[in-house]
Amino acid sequence: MEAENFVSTREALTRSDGELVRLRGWVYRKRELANNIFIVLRDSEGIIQCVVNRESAPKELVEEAERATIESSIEAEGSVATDARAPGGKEVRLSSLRVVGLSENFPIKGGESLDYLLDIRHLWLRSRKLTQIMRVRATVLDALRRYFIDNGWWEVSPPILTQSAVEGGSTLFPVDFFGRKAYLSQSAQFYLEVMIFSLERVWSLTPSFRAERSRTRRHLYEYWHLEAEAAWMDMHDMMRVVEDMVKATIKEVLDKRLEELEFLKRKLDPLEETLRSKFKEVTYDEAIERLQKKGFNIKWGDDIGADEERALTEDLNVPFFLTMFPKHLKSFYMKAYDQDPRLVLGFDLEAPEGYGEIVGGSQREDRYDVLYNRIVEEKLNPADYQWYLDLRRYGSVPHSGFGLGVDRLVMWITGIEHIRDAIPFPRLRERIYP
Ligand code: NSS
Repeated sequence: MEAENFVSTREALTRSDGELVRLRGWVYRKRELANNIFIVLRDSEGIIQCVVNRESAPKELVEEAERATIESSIEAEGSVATDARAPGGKEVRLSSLRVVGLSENFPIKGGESLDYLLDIRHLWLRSRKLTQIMRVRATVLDALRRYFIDNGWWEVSPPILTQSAVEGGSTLFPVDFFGRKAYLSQSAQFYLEVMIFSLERVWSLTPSFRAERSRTRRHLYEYWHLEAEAAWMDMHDMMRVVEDMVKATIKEVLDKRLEELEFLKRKLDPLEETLRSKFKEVTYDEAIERLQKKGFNIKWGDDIGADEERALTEDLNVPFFLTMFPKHLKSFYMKAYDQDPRLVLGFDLEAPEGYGEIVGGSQREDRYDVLYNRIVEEKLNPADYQWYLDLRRYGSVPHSGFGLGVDRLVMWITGIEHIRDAIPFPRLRERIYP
């Protein structure tokens, strides 16, 4: 019997005893016991145990199995056999093996320090944990895109080199643009606002850059930003979009990536409960009261930072919207609340279980004079924002939008501790590497 072409480890585990399979991948684990050489082969779908018996196998096969070191790439062929002790309940008894690329003394053996592992991120990414997270991430990205495409939104391509700050000057990364100063984009929002005047409902997925002052577990300097903007939508219309989008993404992950979540020991109840629940709205005023009751020394007008967000969300399973902020805490473009001019029509989505903010959005100030005055009030130069102000001069329209931190969403969905593991190549302050 000839083995068919290569099958994945996942596929091989579904085959019956005696079937011949051809596999390719990398040596994940290797151990020698009595007369057997066990090679656990890893591919993008998982792992499977392969066995070579020293006594019955031809000499060349035994030699090649001895040569196959950890992380060598290999091609192997053999017959499937049930074995309760093997991961997945089956193993492959090899009849042939070929080392494709030898791996000499792979530098990760287990127990290394974080610093060391970060230095060899390009190799660390082969770990099973990071592999599972990257698989979930790909599904999250797929679900987000699909949500917008299926619901009739237009994808647009905003620039990354920009002229002005969207989210305040303090986190801008300057770039030398032929002798003039430009910046890496913090947000595509203003460009998306331009595009709604022709396309009405638009979205984009781009890297955003923030020169964050402090290092935290949920800040990256370069992160993936999914942003959406729509004409004719008020703040609450846009909050419903955010809720639907987040639920569609979680549903897709639960449908397609359950094994990965289980590998990561992600508790499923909060995700399942999120799918079943309506996201509540908590105003800034209510949040301040809650925090005071929890013993925080905080008063109206203070920022709700990471510690406060953790306290507000750690006992919850379902995200909620934090809304109606004091205007001095938020960017100048948020629409003033007419009934209480101290407030703006902004909303954040707070992920539960202590994760905190994953979305920031608002209704936009659509009145020229009000916006102009806010720009001046924030000590910004209206000339820098002339094109943005123009949108309020020529057919202004009520509109709203938001930005989702994709890496933060992945962090929450996978239940991991640190945002750097939600993205393959996190830019860290000490090392832009690899
Ligand atoms: O600053 S935001 O809250 N809002 C904006 O940038 C708006 N201009 C977006 C818009 O309305 N189009 O950032 C939005 C989200 C925020 O909720 C986080 O989830 C994420 O972007 N974000 C970050 N993720 C990772 N690292 C850093 N440093 C970071 N900063 C924001």
